[in-house]
Amino acid sequence: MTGNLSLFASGTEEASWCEQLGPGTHLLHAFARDTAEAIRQELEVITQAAPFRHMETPGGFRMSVAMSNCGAYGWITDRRGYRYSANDPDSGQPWPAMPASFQQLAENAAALAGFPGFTPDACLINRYTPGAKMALHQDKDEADLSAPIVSVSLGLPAIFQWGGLQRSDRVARLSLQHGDVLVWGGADRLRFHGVMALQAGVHPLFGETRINLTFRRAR
Ligand code: MD3
Ligand code: FE
Repeated sequence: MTGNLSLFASGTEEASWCEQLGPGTHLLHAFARDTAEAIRQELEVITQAAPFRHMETPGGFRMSVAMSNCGAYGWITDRRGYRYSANDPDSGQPWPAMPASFQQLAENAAALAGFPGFTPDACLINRYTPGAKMALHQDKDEADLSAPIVSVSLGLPAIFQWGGLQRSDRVARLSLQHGDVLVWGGADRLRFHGVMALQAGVHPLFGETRINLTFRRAR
């Protein structure tokens, strides 16, 4: 679906609107803007129990993006590889539960983008500070690649790199703003993508950071 989402009946706020970027990719502009403060409060509780940390890649590099997770499974990386784990390796405890409001947001966004009935069991929480970036990669650690992925951008804007199915394909650059929700699946599920180094700035709700929530079906 492409067009105005009509979330705001009146007032001076710019309406949320949906843009189709590919056969299975929709950008829901500002879709999470009005729930951002509630999300920020939930994140404070979650990251008290499971603090942000810089994980190590299998190749031995420290990731510039700091990460945490909530939900039944969390995405982790260390010298042994990339995988999903039911427990936080730093505490040995299960990841904090995924708040119902997070699940509802992801399900609503997925349904608008043509993926009804999306039930994420993993939410990766990425925190970018100035200079942090994510190299071009594919998300392929999930068991069921027919489920979409829902990504929520909060705080400082970032430039997202949207590639093709081959690493060598040309990459489109796309600005992701506070409250934007990107949903992709189907033919676009295995596209290469990345995030360019975050530019310094100050956001009224998220300060000098960008937060990205990535909702996935891991198992
Ligand atoms: C479009 N995170 O954690 S997901 C990741 O902003 C990750 O932190 C990004 O990539 C971030 O793995 C944003 C956005 C995304 C991911 C995969 C896609 C968009 C995509 C695959 C195909 C098309
Ligand atoms: Fe990714």
